[in-house]
Amino acid sequence: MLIRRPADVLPSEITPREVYLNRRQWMAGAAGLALSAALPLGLEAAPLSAAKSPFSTDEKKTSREDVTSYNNYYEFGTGKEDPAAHAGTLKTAPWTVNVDGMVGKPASFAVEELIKSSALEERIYRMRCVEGWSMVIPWVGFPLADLIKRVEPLGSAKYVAFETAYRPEEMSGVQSMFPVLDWPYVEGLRLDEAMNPLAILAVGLYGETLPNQNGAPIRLVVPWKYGFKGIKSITRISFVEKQPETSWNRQAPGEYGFYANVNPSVDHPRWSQATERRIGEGGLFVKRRPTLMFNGYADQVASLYTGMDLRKFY
Ligand SMILES: Nc1nc2c(c(=O)[nH]1)N[C@H]1C(S)=C(S)[C@@H](COP(=O)(O)O)O[C@H]1N2
Ligand SMILES: [Mo]
Repeated sequence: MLIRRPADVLPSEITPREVYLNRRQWMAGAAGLALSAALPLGLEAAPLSAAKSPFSTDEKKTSREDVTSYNNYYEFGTGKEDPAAHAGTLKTAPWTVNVDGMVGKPASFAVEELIKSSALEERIYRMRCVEGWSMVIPWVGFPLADLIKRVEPLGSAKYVAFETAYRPEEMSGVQSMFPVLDWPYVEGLRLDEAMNPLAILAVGLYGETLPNQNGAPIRLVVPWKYGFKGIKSITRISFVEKQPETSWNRQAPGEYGFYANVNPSVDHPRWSQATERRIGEGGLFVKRRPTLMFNGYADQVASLYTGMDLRKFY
């Protein structure tokens, strides 16, 4: 995510990935044991069995290495390599997700219970970051709609609000005197978007529980929207009547809207959204790919927005 102050433009954004990776390897070599000893380990990954989903794309998957080492998770720093280096300090078990607000059956779910009681699926989704890069990720998760049905939303509930854990002792990136974002990280969906079968709560990737840098133990995945909607390490889900605030919209309302639907014809004020760079496609002369309307999921989601001016509701 790019933010306004020029001092915050990250080297990883302006350096070709290969160059930046080599530099990282060089630094790791130079720091030698000191660095590897400092790398936190997090919880051990556990295998998850999941049925194959017909919603999956058959595009080439981004390597596990890339999916787990090139991340945005600002609670652990603003660099792409920060989450992999620092998110191990987040204690992800036990973990409770509190569901409240306008529901008939408010509940607290232990993530281990949710995993056991859900029909897990592998969903291979195209993911597109607002910064202009994309990946293809084999998530393991279950439809958000399944959880929503369990708590029985009231007729007055129109939106779903999500909140990430806020734990300064476990999150190196929230300790700054000049916070990048207002913590905790918050996101939201319209209830009908949340009920769409493509929206999932992910608990794993590549057949194992989520690494911390990808949002362990449970995070949102909405593949037709820019990546920042995919809030990580969720502790609270609330059903509300009014459109909830979202972290990036609060930070820069002219740049990041509530809807955040992937749209090649609505540019970000500071760059075009017409094309994207697929992570892992190396070389300096690799062509950028055209970005697809709703990230290629128009057939399933376009009807959610009929009659809306998508330039206004970006
Ligand atoms: N809590 C929290 N969730 C977050 C973010 C964040 O900084 N904090 N970054 C978002 C952004 S900008 C992107 S692109 C995706 C990246 O998810 P990934 O690292 O699993 O690919 O996470 C999203 N979820
Ligand atoms: Mo992003």
